[in-house]
Amino acid sequence: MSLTSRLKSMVKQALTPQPKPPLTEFEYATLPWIDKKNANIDSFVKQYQRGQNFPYDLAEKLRFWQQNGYVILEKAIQQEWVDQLWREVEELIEHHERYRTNIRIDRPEYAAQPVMEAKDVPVEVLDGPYIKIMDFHDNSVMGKKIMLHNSIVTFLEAVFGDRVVAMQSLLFKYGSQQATHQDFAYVVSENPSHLAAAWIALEDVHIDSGPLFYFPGSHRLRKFDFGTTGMFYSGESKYNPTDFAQYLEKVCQEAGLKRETLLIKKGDVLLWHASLAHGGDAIRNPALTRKSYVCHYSSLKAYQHHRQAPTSEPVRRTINGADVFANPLMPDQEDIFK
Ligand SMILES: O=C(O)CCC(=O)C(=O)O
Repeated sequence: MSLTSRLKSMVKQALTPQPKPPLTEFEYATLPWIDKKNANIDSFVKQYQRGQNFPYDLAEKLRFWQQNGYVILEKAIQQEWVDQLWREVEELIEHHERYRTNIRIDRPEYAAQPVMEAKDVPVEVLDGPYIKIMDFHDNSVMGKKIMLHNSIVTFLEAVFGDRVVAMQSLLFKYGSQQATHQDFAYVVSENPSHLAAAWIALEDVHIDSGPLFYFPGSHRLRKFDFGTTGMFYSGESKYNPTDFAQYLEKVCQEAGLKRETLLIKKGDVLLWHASLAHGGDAIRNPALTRKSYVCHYSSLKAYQHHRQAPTSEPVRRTINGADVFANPLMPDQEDIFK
């Protein structure tokens, strides 16, 4: 190749936009303020708290979150609300033929089609373990009210420094037994570090029911690299969720992080950081239920479209100054439980 054509080819290559390598860490500039170096909690709280009453010491909770990647809010949700939500879940199970709620079934015989509408799932399967009721908040006004409960919203709004937007929810009757993971790898918003979750106890958690476990401080560890897809998991990733779990358990152990078990009471809430390593313990007594409601959240800037309609303007429902989007694909199922 002559010098001129070599130069031409170099210029052409320099002008052609190169595909970005997959992300292996959150971009520093996009982190929530509290995850940045020198985050000043006292000065933030002074500004934010003006006139607002909190049922807890906000500065103390934010410091705990910053250090540990989670907080527990005791007695955050009133018992009658929890009971009402569970009555609706029982109705969904008992009269499943009436409902189109998506159900994820993590059983080998459903591997080819793990997500089905409630009406198509046999009641004995729906009422058993390995079931996740997906986005029940779409169907239920009480599901939305608990998801956007004032205790949850005020804390997460402080964490994001932005309006809270709920992204999705999962309801469990039994323990999930899910391997150790971090949520950002699976639940991705337009700014992936703007993610947090709530684990709402719908009954007192028994140690043999497959409680949630988590590693305090693990939100600061180096991310796992799924290979071709960087820190996010998809069907195209080189590594799988088992590799992810093994990596996390190894680095937590190397960092001397303790594994904690979540034994909270009905109405208590655990809020956790996008990167807190956690999972579901083995169910040691299959007769025990572990009724729980898990909600994922992002911020106004980071989650502007419903994940199932990324090019349409979402229909917003607002509670306590936070939003949740109506399901764009099942308008007939919205708020069927009033
Ligand atoms: O509740 C559980 O056992 C696991 C829930 C969970 O890990 C999640 O939704 O990210």
